[in-house]
Amino acid sequence: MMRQPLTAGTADAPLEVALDTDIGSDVDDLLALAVILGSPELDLKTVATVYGDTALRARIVAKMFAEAGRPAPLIVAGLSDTRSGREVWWPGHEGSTIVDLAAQAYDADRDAVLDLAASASVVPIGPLTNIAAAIETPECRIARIVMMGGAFDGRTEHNIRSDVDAADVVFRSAIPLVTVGIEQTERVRFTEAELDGLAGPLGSLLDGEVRRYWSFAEQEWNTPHDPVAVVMLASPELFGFERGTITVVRGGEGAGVTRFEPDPAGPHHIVTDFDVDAVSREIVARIRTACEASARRRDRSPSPATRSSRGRRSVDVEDGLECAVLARVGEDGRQLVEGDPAVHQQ
Ligand SMILES: [Ca+2]
Repeated sequence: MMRQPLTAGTADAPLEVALDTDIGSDVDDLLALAVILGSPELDLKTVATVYGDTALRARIVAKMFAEAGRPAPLIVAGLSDTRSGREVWWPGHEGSTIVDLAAQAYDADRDAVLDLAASASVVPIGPLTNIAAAIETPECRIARIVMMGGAFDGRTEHNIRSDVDAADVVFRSAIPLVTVGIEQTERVRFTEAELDGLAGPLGSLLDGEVRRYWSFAEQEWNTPHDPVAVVMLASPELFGFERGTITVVRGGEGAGVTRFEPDPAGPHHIVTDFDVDAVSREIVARIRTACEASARRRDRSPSPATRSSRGRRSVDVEDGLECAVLARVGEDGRQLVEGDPAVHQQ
């Protein structure tokens, strides 16, 4: 049964979202963040990191925004250890091609769990440790979860398997949730053709990280699992869904398996089909939009940056891509806005 559980934002009224990511291990989180940066329908308010060295992951996020030439949203480092006690998978290549990573600043004084709890729409693309903790806070106002995770063909999937106890809290919460499982995301490939010619500082960062990941995986392509979830949020009309209830097997044989029971009144939706060619095109087009914008901003803004703090909001319209941007106050108290070279971190 085809149902439509998502309503897309628009460039005029973008959907405010918080991303929760294990960026740096599989390269697809970097690609997903680039897709968001090229999606005027989405207004990224918060990026939280999860699983393992979340401070390092937060610095990767900060570097992404610096290279994109975009003012950063809230960037917060979340929980490192899994609720289930399962050991973190940490290949060791995280951020290895990114220069000046240690110098990248993020919002280290904030509580990522509370920032996620304060977000109406959260987009988890990693293990669900932070999201489970956010749901358990009295302040939780999460009204919708749109995620990549699970497998609905009897296998287990990394984001769920890595913290089954957190996944169990999320699914039992009955918060409306839409997920795309790995049996669906595996239908898309990101290859040399998609990587070719990405422009600007953001394109260079992505090219280096994607090739490093291909080398690690000993193949010349990767699966853009997380970007599929972002496109699902931005262009839900490309997807088919079924409504029901998801549960997760927490222990014993089959631990980590996600089960789906169709139910017209259930709180969850899974993707049952999508237009592979159209979604692939959307992923590439949005990444290219973000990369080309980074090239234009670099050309306009060659000066070194000043670290600044968050200020009020303004709106910048550039080349048809309407970007919600933050005006900022520099360390000297001067207000900085988009187009001021001092905004752009190097
Ligand atoms: Ca991920």
